[in-house]
Amino acid sequence: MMTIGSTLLLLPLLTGACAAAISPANGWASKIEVFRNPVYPLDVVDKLEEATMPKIDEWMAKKITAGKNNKCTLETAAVRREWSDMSETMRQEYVAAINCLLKKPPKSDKSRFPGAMSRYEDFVAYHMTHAMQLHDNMHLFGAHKYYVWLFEKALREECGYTGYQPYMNYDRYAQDPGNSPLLNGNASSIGGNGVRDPAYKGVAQPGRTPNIIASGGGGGCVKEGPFSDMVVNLGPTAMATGAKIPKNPRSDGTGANPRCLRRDVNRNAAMGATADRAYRLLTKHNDMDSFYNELLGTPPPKNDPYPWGIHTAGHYIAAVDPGGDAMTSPGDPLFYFHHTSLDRLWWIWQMQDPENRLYSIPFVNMNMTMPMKRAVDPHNVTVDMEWLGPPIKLLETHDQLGGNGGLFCYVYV
Ligand SMILES: *[C@@H]1O[C@H](CO)[C@@H](O)[C@H](O)[C@H]1NC(C)=O
Ligand SMILES: *[C@@H]1O[C@H](CO)[C@@H](O)[C@H](O)[C@H]1NC(C)=O
Ligand SMILES: *[C@@H]1O[C@H](CO)[C@@H](O)[C@H](O)[C@H]1NC(C)=O
Ligand SMILES: [Cu+2]
Repeated sequence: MMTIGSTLLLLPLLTGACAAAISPANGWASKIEVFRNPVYPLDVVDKLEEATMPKIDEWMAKKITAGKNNKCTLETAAVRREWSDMSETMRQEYVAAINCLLKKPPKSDKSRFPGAMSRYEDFVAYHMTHAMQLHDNMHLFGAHKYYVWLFEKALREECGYTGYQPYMNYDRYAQDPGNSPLLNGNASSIGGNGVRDPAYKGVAQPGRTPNIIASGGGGGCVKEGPFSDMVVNLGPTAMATGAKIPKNPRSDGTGANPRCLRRDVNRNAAMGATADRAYRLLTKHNDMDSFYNELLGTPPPKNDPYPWGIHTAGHYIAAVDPGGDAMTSPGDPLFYFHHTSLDRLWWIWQMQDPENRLYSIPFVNMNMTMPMKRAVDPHNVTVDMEWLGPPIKLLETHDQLGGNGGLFCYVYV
């Protein structure tokens, strides 16, 4: 039986019979199925995204005329949705697909990654050994776009998932992430907070004021809901942030170290990714370098109680193990929600001025731990995903509506 809420949720608001009533400026809405959860009014970023849609529609029309869309159109594009905008059935289907990947045998090299026990952990193994490449200035956006896309493809093709990778709108959950539809621990969430571990203090943020993302009161094993029975095998590495995590038999963390998923669902982190911050990020920067630096929180914002930058904020919404370890962070399913959200923000930024922004790459990184590559011609750079998927040119990863020979063809709503 359906409740009134879920009936509303499932109602395609702007399709079918309504299409005739849509003004030409809103033509995109007749091409993309929009579902909105009425609990969450559109925030400033959602509104900016909607306001950008007609521009995206025009941009696609131009590409189609020039024969450069690789068969991708807004009508055929996959739609990545916000977690709460998906029906509860779809949310549970997503969780089931991850559980399926957790049960499938790995394809990565057993001698190199004896700790990768599943297809799910194949992705963790890649991230932990390619972290430098994935996170340098040239690759942060594009290589993660491809990485998440390959993960979504595995969910669909190997585990029968019929949706697409969800994103999280941080703003919907920032005030109380532990009671949010994403992390409240009920059957249509991705599991709950970890049990309280007084030894877990939070994540140090040297150079920022405050200089720690203080613990949100968790830190121990997740005992509620989906993934409370998940076995984490890879890691920890030297980048781990938790307390009392059993050591890996291999010094680089690639050995089998079966243990629980540990989390600290953290409001102090989430508050650094609210819609006002994302909106400022999206509207303040005409050049990629300054967009990139603000995303990473460099230089550290002053007079901001949550001065992490959205990239860091999102990662530590469920820190600890493996979520709080920069190398093994995709071991917590929340990773994919976060990097999909960053991908969405990047896309909204690009599409404000696609002619100038689609292929722009950051080259000035103020003081990050990540290495800088300035002298390389980006046209020559390839993203090699090894056991996850075929290599592609970095710039092919920049266009989600026709890149990668048209295999990339998706929008966010
Ligand atoms: C889970 O929690 C969300 C948010 O409170 C709620 O909307 C949903 O109905 C709950 N679902 C289940 C299966 O309990
Ligand atoms: C960047 O690093 C240099 C030293 O390498 C330091 O002097 C400077 O204060 C740092 N700047 C910021 C914005 O963190
Ligand atoms: C990029 O590739 C082109 C042609 O393949 C080559 O001529 C050029 O030297 C390369 N640039 C760099 C920086 O490697
Ligand atoms: Cu990463």
